[in-house]
Amino acid sequence: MSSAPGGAAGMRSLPSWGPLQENHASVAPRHLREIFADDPGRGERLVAEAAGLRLDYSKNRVDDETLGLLVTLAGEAGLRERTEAMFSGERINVTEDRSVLHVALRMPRGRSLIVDGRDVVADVHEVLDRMAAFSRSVRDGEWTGHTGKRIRNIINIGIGGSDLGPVMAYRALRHYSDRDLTVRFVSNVDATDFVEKTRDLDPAETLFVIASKTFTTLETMTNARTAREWSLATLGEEAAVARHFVAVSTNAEEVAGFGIDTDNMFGFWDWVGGRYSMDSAIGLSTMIAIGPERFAEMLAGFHAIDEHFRTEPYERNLPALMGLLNVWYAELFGAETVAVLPYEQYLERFPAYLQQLTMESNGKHVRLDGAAVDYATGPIFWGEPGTNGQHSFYQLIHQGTHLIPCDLIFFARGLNPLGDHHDLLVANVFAQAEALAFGKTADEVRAEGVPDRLVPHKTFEGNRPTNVLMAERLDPETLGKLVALYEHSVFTQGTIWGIDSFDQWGVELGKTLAKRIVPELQATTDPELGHDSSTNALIRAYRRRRG
Ligand code: G6Q
Repeated sequence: MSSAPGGAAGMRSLPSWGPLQENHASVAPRHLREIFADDPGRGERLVAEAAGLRLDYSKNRVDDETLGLLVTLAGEAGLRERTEAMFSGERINVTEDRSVLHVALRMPRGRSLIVDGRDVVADVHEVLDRMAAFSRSVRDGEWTGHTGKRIRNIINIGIGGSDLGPVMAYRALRHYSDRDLTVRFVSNVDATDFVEKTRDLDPAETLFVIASKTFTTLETMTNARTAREWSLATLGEEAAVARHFVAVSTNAEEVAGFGIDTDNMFGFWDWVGGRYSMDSAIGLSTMIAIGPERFAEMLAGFHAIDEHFRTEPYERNLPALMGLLNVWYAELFGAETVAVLPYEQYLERFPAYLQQLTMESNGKHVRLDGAAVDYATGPIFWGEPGTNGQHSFYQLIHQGTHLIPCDLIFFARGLNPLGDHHDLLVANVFAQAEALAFGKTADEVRAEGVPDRLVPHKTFEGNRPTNVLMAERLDPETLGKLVALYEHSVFTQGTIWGIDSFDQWGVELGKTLAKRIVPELQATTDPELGHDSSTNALIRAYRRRRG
């Protein structure tokens, strides 16, 4: 098994760490105004392109030495070896003893990757073919409900990795979706989610996709049971389940136990992490919405960036550069967050999706060997589509006291051409990146005739770093590229930090904690409580008040 040579020993012990700190000491006091003045060609030089994505990283607080050292740091941390280990199916998820093979989910038909004696690419395409046949039959009306009515509504029931990807992808690709289908997502165990998403639907026309890797998750199983009751309350016979429920899971036994025929189950494998699963069978709702051909285009987009990440030198490697810059700001500038700001309304759920991808992957405080890290790991990711965010939280990015590196994402062509909307949208991307980098000096403000007492308030310090990411248009292929870009950026960061980006013990904790308390809430007589005094009092207060 390969390990991360440098990363596993701790980032600070890598040979380039010291030089990087020295470089930081010389770069940090410099303003981007000065950096650009001394290096006027950087706006054209510090641009990397791959598979139609264009990353302008010139407005970062780095010089050429910084970039060289970051690239060397990646080498010292074993990024290349670890990437090869991932792509070849080694068990790099050490705490769960699993391979990490989301890249196999988008390998083209005919490629072969043998893991534990099985060709996983062949397995992937076997499931994709079944998904495609099923999606087509729903889309063309051949697959009908129990009463013979056409399926008009698809409800995906899942949570976390079995929800966020499908929701994000559905919203992102709505332009390409079959508008005769209503596609909704129920995730929260709060009954409101189920009730509001189903209140106007006819059970005879509704298909539930129960998406759960384990098929044991409390929220999903509770919602799935409620869905079955809701369906059968109208459709009557148990036999209706076979026409109105399909499952996406790795756990055939639990699927059968729930009452779903395993012929109606689409499988995936333990080497697909939940947050890396939107391109597996977990994407079934996406495929039904946009059709198998478009889904295949999305997979091709993922694959194009996989190949780029795997083979391109890090100097020109988009995911590696983005990951390394995140490490640079987190470690050397103490930046605690990264804002992702898509100027594309269809990407409204992209920041939420990235929150799970980045924070569940790299929110770790120990290295692969279990030793505590002595540096910051995964920054907090957040964001909203532009231009909306400009009228709210951008104030803090421009003039607050926190340094927040931003990723601004936009497309050369809008999907809904209307007047000059798109030029106005894109003008805002450029204006924001420019203002964040260069600000407005007190002299410039004074020259506008602003009274002295207001000058400090109207001065913009600038020197706020941004990445500006452009693609031609948002389509399934581009979405695949964007997601793969962030997946491999996360992997780059995790490798530098020497952590396991593929486990999620914090999530597992949540899955068990509440189980102890449920019976205490539901007991008919006051239960004996053994928690701390606050938890005990909360339980008693809740029992009194809920009636
Ligand atoms: C993802 C996490 C987590 C998981 C959900 C749902 O990487 O493990 O978000 O996806 O808890 O789990 P199931 O798919 O097993 O229901």
